[in-house]
Amino acid sequence: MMQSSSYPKFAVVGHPNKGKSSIVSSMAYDDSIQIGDTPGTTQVNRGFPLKVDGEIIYELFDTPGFQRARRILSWLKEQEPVSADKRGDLVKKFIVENREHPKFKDEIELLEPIVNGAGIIYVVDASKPYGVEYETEMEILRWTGQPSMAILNLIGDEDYRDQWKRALGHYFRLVRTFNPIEATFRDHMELLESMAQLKEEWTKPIQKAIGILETLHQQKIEHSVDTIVSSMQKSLSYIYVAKIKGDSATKLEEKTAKLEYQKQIVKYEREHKQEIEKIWNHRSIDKAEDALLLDDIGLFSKESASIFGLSQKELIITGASAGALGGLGIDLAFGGGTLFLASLIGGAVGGVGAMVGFDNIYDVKVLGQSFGKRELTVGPMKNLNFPYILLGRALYHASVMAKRSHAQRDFVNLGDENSYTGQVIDSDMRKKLERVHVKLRARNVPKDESIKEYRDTVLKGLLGLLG
Ligand SMILES: Nc1nc2c(ncn2[C@@H]2O[C@H](COP(=O)(O)OP(=O)(O)OP(=O)(O)O)[C@@H](O)[C@H]2O)c(=O)[nH]1
Ligand SMILES: [Mg+2]
Repeated sequence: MMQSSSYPKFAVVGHPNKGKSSIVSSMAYDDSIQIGDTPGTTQVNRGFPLKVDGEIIYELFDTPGFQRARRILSWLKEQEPVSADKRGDLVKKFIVENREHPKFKDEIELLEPIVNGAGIIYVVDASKPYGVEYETEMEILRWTGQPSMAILNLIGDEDYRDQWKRALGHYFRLVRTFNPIEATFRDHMELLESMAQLKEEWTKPIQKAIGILETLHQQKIEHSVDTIVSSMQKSLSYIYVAKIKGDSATKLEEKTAKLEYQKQIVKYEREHKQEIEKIWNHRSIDKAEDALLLDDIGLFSKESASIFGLSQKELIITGASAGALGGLGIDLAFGGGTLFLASLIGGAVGGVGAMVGFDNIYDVKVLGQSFGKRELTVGPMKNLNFPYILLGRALYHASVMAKRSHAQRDFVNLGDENSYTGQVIDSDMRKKLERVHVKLRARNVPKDESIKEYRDTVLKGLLGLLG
């Protein structure tokens, strides 16, 4: 009976502008909660249940800050004295009698979830000195009789935690440091461990919640890896097909087809990034990222390649094989596919550019059909370095999303994303990845075991970045 409402609840309370909403955002994995520089950002109390598979595992209440603590404490003290076990009822009485009182609106909002059974998480900014004015707030909270703990948040650079600990020790059994902006998944779990100790009845459900969240976290990592692997397969084997009028492609037809090809590769990347942001619950991020440019002045210039951690040797190998492809990669096919004639389509696709390596990113072919209509195909990706650039960007993006606290509202700068491949992919990993890339380049289906090995390698890369 009453199972559904038995999950642990916590009200996050304190002075205005101390990071209460930030703590709720990070612990509820919700980046839509309003956080602001000015005191009074939060006006009403609102519950944020953390649901896993439809089941609430805990609920956090974001509340407005104390405004008239002294008046409330006076009201409580003016009442007929009651024994400690009845003090909570007196706080309830205060709410009932003053509900229409606009002056006490903030306090009523913040006390309501507590008198309804929520535990107390009192938040202070320990980068500012302690002061007696906080004692009134802590007194009122003590009157509710609910289990409570304090969180030391360091908003600024200074550190007055020692003073705060001495003072808070008089009011709270547990005092923990927690920085909601930088909090990692581990930090969350540790804070939950502390919350589990506040009340006997909550220990088991919170321990269970920790287990569920650990599993979920692992699943999110796996899901991210699957998303990246599938996106890599899609983009590396992608072929754009365009109908062309004559026996060979005009410059314009070729240019248009290449552009369409590039757009699709960019789209695959955008799609997997969106998917990963969804996996990690980042729904409203504002980000800057380097566009994935597939032309020779952007991502594939020699200059940018040199920062991917690719050795000079690797670059030379790439140049050589791309040069070889320059001759082989362009086929002009006539008729029903029986007669193939290798030929270059003008100087635009082959030639010197291809010898250098980085211009020859993808195959461009003109293929014939039996109906006399001709097709120009662009793809699959031929450049040997490109897959690592794509993968490096994907891993970096996924790691940023995985590590990002939901209290973080700053712009995400993914500007460095092109430079991450070399840091997490060593030559052994590269060998394993290459086994699949080689197949995809040839449009062959890689073996299941190669895909599995590929997936494990991507997972290793992501875990490497997650630290
Ligand atoms: N650097 C840093 N800034 C923080 C931290 N916690 C909160 N802030 C900033 O402090 C400001 C207030 O944060 P909120 O979470 O809105 O604070 P609040 O207690 O909910 O404020 P009210 O709703 O106005 O009472 C915001 O600008 C946050 O970005 C922190 O740990 N580090
Ligand atoms: Mg707030």
